[in-house]
Amino acid sequence: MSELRGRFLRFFYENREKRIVFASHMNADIDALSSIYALHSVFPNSVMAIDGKMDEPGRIFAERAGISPVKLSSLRNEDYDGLVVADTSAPSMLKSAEGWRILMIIDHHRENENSLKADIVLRDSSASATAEMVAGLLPSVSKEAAFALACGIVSDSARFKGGRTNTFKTLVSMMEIAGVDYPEVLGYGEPEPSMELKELVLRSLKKMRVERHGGYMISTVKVRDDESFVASALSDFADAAFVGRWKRSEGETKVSARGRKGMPVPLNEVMAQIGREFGGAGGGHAKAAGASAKGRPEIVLKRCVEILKGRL
Ligand SMILES: [Mn+2]
Repeated sequence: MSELRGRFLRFFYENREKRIVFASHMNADIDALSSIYALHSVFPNSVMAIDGKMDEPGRIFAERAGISPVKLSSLRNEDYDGLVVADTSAPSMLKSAEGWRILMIIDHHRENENSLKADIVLRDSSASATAEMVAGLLPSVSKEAAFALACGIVSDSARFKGGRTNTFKTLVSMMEIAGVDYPEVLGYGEPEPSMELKELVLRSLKKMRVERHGGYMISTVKVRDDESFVASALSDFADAAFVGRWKRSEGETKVSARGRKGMPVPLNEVMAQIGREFGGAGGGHAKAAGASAKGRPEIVLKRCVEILKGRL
């Protein structure tokens, strides 16, 4: 038994009857949703919560899979024994966690200076998805949870742009428990985008700036919504895509960065630097990262490109 699994099971046997809130990050994606759903399934008195809305693929997945988390801000912390946070460690991604006791964090993102504090931290940055971790932690996995976790793995590994032997082993065992085959998982794990989302991507091409640097194509664009989806779409061709969205109410830009297979610079490091320079926060994975930055999108995106070029 792995060390992480041992620690999780100890927590499980001590806390299984407690009123725990399983929460994940804002713009909850399929990995976040499938992880809190599977965790929630073995704690009978728990609830699922997210911070704000889901991202578009997450919303479609949750609807089809019947996963309906509440908003964390709608819960009173005195009514619960504490919070378990999955798929993020960044305070900026889970602002409603303020004032809550965090019993445990389960995450595959790298730790950074201002990560959330918790009694127990189960972190494995070599896992391609938090769902991959959760599948290996639970004492038992129901058919429904197995299906959700399989979708989380397919989705967060970006259909295996990332992944290790254990990713595939876990996916196979989840599909076996769920009694489904790959096309069905892919159908949920990578849902058909809505017409609005397709239109958003296609229209963003017109406003996109493209730059060639050495052997790399770098693209930037500002969008109204769904920056992570647009960045993923652009990174089918751009070696690095930076997509910014201005959040007027917060006076900040949300940036999503995605890289193609051959991108040698870890984009989470570029995003962390953006966070530092613009009084925000940044992190994530080498080929899928994000930041919030106190600055206008035009300026922040320009700086993303400068930092990247400086390191290529
Ligand atoms: Mn994830």
